[in-house]
Amino acid sequence: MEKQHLNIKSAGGWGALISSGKFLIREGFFKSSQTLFRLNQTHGFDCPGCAWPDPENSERSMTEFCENGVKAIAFETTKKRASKELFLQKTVSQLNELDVYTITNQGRLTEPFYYNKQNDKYEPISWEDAFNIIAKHLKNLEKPDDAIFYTSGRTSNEAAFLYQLLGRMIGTNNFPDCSNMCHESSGVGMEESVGIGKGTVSLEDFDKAELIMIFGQNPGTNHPRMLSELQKASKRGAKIVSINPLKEAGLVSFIHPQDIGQMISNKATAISSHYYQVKMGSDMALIQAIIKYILEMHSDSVDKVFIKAHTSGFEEYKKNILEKKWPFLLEQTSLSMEEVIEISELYLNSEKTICCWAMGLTQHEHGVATIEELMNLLLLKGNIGKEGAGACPVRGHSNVQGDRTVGISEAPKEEFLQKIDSVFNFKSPRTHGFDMVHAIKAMHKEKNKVFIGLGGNFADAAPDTKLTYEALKACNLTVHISTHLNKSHLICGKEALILPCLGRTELDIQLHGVQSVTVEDSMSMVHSSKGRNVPASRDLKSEPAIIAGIANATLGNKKVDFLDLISDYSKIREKIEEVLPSFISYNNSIENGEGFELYNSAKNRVWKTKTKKANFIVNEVPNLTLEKNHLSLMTMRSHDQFNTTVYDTNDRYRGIKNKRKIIFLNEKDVKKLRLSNGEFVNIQSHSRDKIKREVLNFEVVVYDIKEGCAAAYFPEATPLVSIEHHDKKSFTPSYKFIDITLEKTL
Ligand SMILES: Nc1nc2c(c(=O)[nH]1)N[C@H]1C(S)=C(S)[C@@H](COP(=O)(O)OP(=O)(O)OC[C@H]3O[C@@H](n4cnc5c(=O)[nH]c(N)nc54)[C@H](O)[C@@H]3O)O[C@H]1N2
Ligand SMILES: Nc1nc2c(c(=O)[nH]1)N[C@H]1C(S)=C(S)[C@@H](COP(=O)(O)OP(=O)(O)OC[C@H]3O[C@@H](n4cnc5c(=O)[nH]c(N)nc54)[C@H](O)[C@@H]3O)O[C@H]1N2
Ligand SMILES: [Mo]
Repeated sequence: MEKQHLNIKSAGGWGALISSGKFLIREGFFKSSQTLFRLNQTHGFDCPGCAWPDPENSERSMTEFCENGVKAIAFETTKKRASKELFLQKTVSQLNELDVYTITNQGRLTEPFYYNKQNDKYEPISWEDAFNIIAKHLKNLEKPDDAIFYTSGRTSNEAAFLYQLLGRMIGTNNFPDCSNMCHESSGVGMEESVGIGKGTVSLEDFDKAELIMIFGQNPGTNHPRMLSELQKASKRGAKIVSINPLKEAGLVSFIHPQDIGQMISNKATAISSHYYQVKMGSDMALIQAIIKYILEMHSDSVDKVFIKAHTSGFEEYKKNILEKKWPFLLEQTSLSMEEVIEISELYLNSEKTICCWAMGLTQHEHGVATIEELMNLLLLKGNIGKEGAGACPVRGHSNVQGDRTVGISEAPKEEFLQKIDSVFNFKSPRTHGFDMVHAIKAMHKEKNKVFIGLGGNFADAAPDTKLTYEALKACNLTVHISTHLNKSHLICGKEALILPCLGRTELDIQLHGVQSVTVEDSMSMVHSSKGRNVPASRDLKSEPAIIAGIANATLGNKKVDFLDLISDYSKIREKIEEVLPSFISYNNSIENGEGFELYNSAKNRVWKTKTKKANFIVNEVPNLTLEKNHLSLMTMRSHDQFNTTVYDTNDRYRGIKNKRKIIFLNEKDVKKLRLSNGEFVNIQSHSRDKIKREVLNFEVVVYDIKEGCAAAYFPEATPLVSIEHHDKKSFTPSYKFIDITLEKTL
C-alpha cells in the first residue's frame, strides 16, 4: 500500500525558501519583500504570525523571519482587495457557497460594510453610521450581559485594553477569546499548580537545557523559528524528546533556510534524539507512568530540598501514584515498559529540563489535568525557577498572552477590577462572563445578543459548526473588526457590519502623529511594533480608533474620553500602567525598541497559589479506550494555513498537494476497516449528546500516525466537534479527541 511520507524529509531547507518566494510573488513581491526586512527588528514591527519570542538584539539576524512569517506578511501586504465590487457581484448566499480557501483569499477589506437583508448583499456604509448602529444596539440592551465582546489574539495591548474598558463600562465581563480555544487549559492548570498561567522560561534557557521535551506540538509548521533554538540545542548535545501520535517532519530534522552553508550542503540537523508515538490523549497516563517509575525505582533522585521548601501535597500525591496500576497506564499510552523506562531515565539524568507543549495537550477533555500532571513532573526535580529549565506553553497568536494580561478575561481577578474602578471612576461588573462555549450556548438559546468580534473568525474557529452558525444568526447584531474577509462575515445576525482595520505592517497616524502599539510574546517580553506601509485603503481605521469610535458613540466622553486616549497611544499605555503596575515606566521601557520582561512569579519561585507553595495535584487518568472500529480524530493545521485562513492547499511536510478534505490514517487501521489509500469516506462523530454530526467525502491518506488515531484539517472537520466535549475547568473544546467511525462514500 502506498504510504504518504514514509521517508520524512527535513523541515526548512530549499522547500521553505521556494515556497516563501512563490507566495511573495503571488501576493505582490515588491511591497511584501521590502516589509520583511523590518520584521521582528528593533523599531520594526512584530510578526503577526506566532508568539515565538525574538532573540536579543545582538543575536538578531537581518532576516528574523520564517516561511510562515513570510506568508503572514504577504497575506497582509497583498494587492488583492475585498472591495465593494466583490459584494456588488455576489450575494452573501453566493459567497457562502465558496470553500474556505476562496473566501479567505479575497484580499484586504477596504471600507465599512452593512448587510442589506433585502438584497442579501453587503453595501458600503460610513464610519459614523456604522458606529451609530452599534451604539443604538448597545444602548438598547435588555441587560448588559446581552453584549458579547470576542477577541482574537492578534490585537495589540492598547486595543485590547480599550476594548475591555468599553465592555466593562457597558457592564459585562463577556469576553470570550481565542485563548478559550487554545491555551486556556495551560493557564488554568498552571495557575493551580504554580500560581501563574504563563510559561517560566526565556530564550536563554534553551541554550542551557540538558533535555527538552516537546509534547503535542508541531513547531516545523506552527512555530518555525523555534526550530533554530532546537537546532542549536541539538548541535550542542542536548537531548530532545518528542511525544506525538504523528511523525512531524519539523520534529525529525531541519535545514535552516538562512544558513547558507547548510543550504548548500543540504545536510539536515537531527532535531529529536528520541521520538515516541503515543496514543492521542494519553500524555497524562505517560507522565504518571514516568513519575511512578521514578518514585518506585529512584525515589532518592527527586529534588527533596526543593520539594520540602517549595511544594505542597507531595506525600499525598506520591501515595496515589504508587497505587496506580501499571497495566492500565501502559495500555492507555500503548508504549512498552522499556520505552517508559527510557524516557524516565532521560528525565532522571537531566539536571535542567524544559517541557514545551501546545494544542496536543490543551485541547482535550482532560487538558487541565494533563497540564497539572506535567507540572508535577517538573516539580519533582525542581525544574521551575531554575536556569535552563521550566515550563514552556508555546502560544499561538502573536499577542494572545498580552490581551489576557491587559484584561481580556471572562473571569477577571478582583484586584484588577478594583484598579479599573479606581482609575476610571466607575463600578465594573463582578459577575462571571461568558467564555466561548457559554457564549455560543447563550447566543443560541436567548437569541437577542449583540456580538462584536475584535479580529478572528468566530464562526469557523468555534466548535460545533452548525450550532455556532445558528447562534450567530440569532443575534440582533453581529460586528466584525477585521483585515480580511472570512466566514464570520457571511453568517450574519439580524443586522451585520464589517469594520475593516489596519494591519500590523501599516502606518497608524492619529491626531498626535505616527503611533506604535505593543505586544507580549510567549515568554512575557513586551515590546513595541510600528507599521510603515501605506494602508491597504484610505478608509481603514486602526483597532484602537474603531473601539474609541464605538465607545464615543455609545457612552459619550463624560467618564472616559476615548477619543483623547487614541490621539496618542502613550496615553493608553499610561492608563495600563496605572491599572497594572508591573508595566513599570511602560512608555520609557519600550522606547529603545528592545522591550522589557514582565515579572513572572513562578520563575522567581514565588508561588501565588492558595497554599503559597507550588502544588502537587492528584488527577485520575481517564479511560480512553474506544469501541471496536472507532478511531480518535484530531483536527489540526496544515502547513499552508493560519488557523481559519487557508493560504494554499498544500501541506508540504506531510507530502500533501492540492487537497484539504483528507483523513490521515494508520496503515493497519486502513486494512482493518477494509479501506484503501485514496478512497473516499464519510466521517461520523459520536458524542454524549447523541446528535448526529457528519462530514462527507474525505480522502483516505495512509500515514505514519499511531494506530487507532486519525487526523484531519480544521475548519473542514470542525462540524464533528460537539459543544459538550470540553475540559471541565477550562472549557477548552476537545478539538483533539473526537470519537469517530468511517463509512465508504458511495
Ligand atoms: N503557520 C501557522 N502558525 C501558527 C498557527 C497556524 O495555524 N499556522 N496557529 C497558531 C496558533 S493560534 C496556535 S495555538 C499554534 C498551534 O500549534 P500546534 O499545537 O503545533 O498546532 P496543531 O496543528 O493543532 O498541532 C497539534 C500537534 O499536536 C499533536 N497532537 C494531537 N493530539 C495529541 C495528543 O493527544 N498528544 C500529543 N502528545 N500530541 C498530540 C499533533 O499531532 C500535532 O503535531 O500555532 C500558532 N502558529
Ligand atoms: N477544529 C479546530 N478548531 C480550532 C483549533 C483547532 O486546533 N481545531 N484551534 C483553535 C485555536 S488554537 C485558536 S487560537 C482559534 C483561532 O481563532 P481566531 O483567532 O478567531 O481565528 P483566526 O483564523 O486566527 O482569525 C483570522 C481572521 O482574523 C482577522 N485578522 C487578521 N489579522 C488581523 C488584525 O491584525 N486585526 C484584526 N482586527 N483582524 C485581523 C482576519 O480577518 C482573519 O480572517 O481557533 C481554534 N479553532
Ligand atoms: Mo491558538
